Amino acid sequence: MDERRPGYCLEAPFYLSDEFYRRDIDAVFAATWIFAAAAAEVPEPGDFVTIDIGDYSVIIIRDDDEEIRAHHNVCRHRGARLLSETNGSVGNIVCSYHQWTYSPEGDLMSAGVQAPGFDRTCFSLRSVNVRVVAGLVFICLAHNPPEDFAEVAQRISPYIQPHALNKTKVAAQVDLIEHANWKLVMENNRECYHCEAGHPELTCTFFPTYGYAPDEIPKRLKPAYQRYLDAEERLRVNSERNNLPTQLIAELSGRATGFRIERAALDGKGESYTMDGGAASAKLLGELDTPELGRLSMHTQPNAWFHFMGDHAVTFSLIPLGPDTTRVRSTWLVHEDAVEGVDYDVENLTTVWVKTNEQDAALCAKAHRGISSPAYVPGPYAPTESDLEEFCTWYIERLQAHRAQTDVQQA
Ligand code: 3BY
Ligand code: FE
Repeated sequence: MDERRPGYCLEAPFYLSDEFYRRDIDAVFAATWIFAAAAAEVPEPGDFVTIDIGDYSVIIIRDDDEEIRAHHNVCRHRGARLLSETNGSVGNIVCSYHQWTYSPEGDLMSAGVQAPGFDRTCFSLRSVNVRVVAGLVFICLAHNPPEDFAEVAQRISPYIQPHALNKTKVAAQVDLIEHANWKLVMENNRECYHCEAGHPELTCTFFPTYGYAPDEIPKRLKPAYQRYLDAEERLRVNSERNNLPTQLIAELSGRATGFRIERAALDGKGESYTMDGGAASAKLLGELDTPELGRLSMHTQPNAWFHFMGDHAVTFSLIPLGPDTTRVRSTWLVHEDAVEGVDYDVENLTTVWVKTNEQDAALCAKAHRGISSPAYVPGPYAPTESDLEEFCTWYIERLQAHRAQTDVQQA
């Protein structure tokens, strides 16, 4: 990791080996803040989702006071996995082994007959750090989670808050199992170099000029760039009227909680990720007065990206399942009062990203297969791929930070 050549993708073992996979779980997924779910995925008390990260399993549950909690999915009796389903609803969390029963807050309520002196309060579920930011649930498995998260939350909240995610519901959710290392999936997401050739549906609305410096735009993309400039001007007027921050913040590396956020114009009608760019849901989010608000896009290290539009939001999160397998979860959120079949049609809402994700999965699988050849040597990132360099820099920083911490613990 100390010999990484800047500006180049990583050496093969980072993408292929079991050793780096295990290290990635410890140094990245168990050490940094991870996007886990939208709060709308657990709308009622007792609603839960479970997220498995390496050998960890975490329950994210809304408690009786409507607070979102996160607990290790491990019984305090003899360690059995408590909830096996990926999502559902419970009154209490009951272990199916010996029926130890925990409240959604994680308190042990009953444990059958125990020895005299048994103190229930000593056997609450072990909690996991959790923060809800403008309706997005982040967790961190570390004992000392990165402290810069609070500052990031404060800076991104004003961008996301106007989309009122606390008043949304899940309209659709799709899990895709990709045959590629999680870093290849992340790298693929962080560039649009491949969009022009690879994403016919996405590029109806997502400008393929993404990542180009204005004076480097190839001739064939000039008409699209002109449309982008015109759409940006309309977006500026609409954003100002709706008091929406638009300015790019890009701090993807050099800090534990790397992120990027900006509002940018969409092509076509400029409203949403549909084939003509028109809104997919008739009920706009929050108090927004027009659907023509482009995309508020956020990238968070290590595992998520988001697009918030006037009419809906879509969240994407990945979890590594092995060195060569990654789960990508896409979740579409619409206004809680929007009625399916009346205000929105699920297929119209989801088509662009369902197709785009499938196309990306095929590209990432090809990348993984190619890198598996002994002939692979890392190649250079193009100028439009600068966010990949940021991603790799951030990743190596995390591995080094983890190594330094492990060295201190061992000393
Ligand atoms: O999802 C994103 O953030 C976009 C889509 C295409 C490339 N990427 C930057
Ligand atoms: Fe793509």
